Amino acid sequence: MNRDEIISILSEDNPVKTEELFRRARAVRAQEFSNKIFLYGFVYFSTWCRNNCNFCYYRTSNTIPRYRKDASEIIAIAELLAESGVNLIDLTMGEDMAYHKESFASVFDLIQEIKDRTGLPVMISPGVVEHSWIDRFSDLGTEWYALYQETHNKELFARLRTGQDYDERMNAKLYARDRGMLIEEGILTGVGESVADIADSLLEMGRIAARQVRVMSFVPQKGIPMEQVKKPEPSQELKIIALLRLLYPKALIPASLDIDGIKGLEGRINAGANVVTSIIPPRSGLAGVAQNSMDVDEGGRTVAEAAQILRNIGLEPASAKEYITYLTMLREASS
Ligand code: SAM
Ligand code: MD0
Ligand code: SF4
Repeated sequence: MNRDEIISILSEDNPVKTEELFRRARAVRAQEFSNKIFLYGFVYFSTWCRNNCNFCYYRTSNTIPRYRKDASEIIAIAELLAESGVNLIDLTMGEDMAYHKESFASVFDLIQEIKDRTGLPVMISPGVVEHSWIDRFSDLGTEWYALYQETHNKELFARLRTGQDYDERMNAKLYARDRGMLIEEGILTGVGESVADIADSLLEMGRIAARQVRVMSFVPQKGIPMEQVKKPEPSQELKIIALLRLLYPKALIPASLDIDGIKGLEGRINAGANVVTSIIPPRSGLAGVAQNSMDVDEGGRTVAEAAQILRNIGLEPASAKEYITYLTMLREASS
């Protein structure tokens, strides 16, 4: 599919054609993954951040309650998630200066400990960090480095990630890839991008060889500059998911529970996603990224809830072993 074709599909507003797009995306997923869907546990362990992203609730200028969890608590949550049946632990943080000041020493310890105790692959979502720290992630065997550009239009990037450097962010990701880590790239939709910007992003994701690729709808947050910007039409994110599946049949594509909670799962899976992300144990005291509360304490964002929804549409949660086998295949294909 070329740029013009992507633009034309994104500009199309015909429900019959959109349904056909989703059906094709599901067929491609079935061919590559049969009926298996992966599940990721999400551990947002520090909500402190030095940055001021205009779309983010946790931007430094927003006066909100914040937390930084103790290692023992983080490890206990990761173990709970592992026992509940997730395939990976995603360790996510704001760009918290407390960790930067100690050159990330406790984050490295955390990764090691969680790998040892759960035996699961780990994704680190630390924001932009020094290359020597990425070396360390790689040496620890950290499978994934997640870092979302949000857009590949540099002007729009400057407006969204105010004060941050586009190339520095991109280079951190490429460096991680070159050090043998799998990388996840992502965009936001509903943040003032054009359909051409989206097409450019989708193609760029392939060029940088991101093995997990995502889109998330912007969710308006209290106290941020974009508070009044409306959430985009739900079909926009779903169409982008389907396009990602058609462009990159083997990619891992998240259906994030962070945008619409558990009720948003089925639509995203039916558009071609194959990973349920943002699974959080109930009452863990942890927040989401795009939704700081939705379904978290109500216990809606668990493996049990997600598995039931998947089974109702003829799909099955993958085992840890199946996920590890898949990653081995991806890494061999990358090297
Ligand atoms: N602080 C690190 C960083 O920014 O790379 C790690 C956190 S990262 C996983 C947070 C991601 O959540 C952002 O990259 C963005 O894609 C998404 N996000 C943040 N605020 C959002 C919002 N209001 N609506 C939708 N997605 C949002
Ligand atoms: C998600 N809340 O998947 C998570 C987060 C960070 N690697 C992922 C954005 O929805
Ligand atoms: Fe910080 Fe990440 Fe939020 Fe930006 S998106 S303000 S870097 S937590």
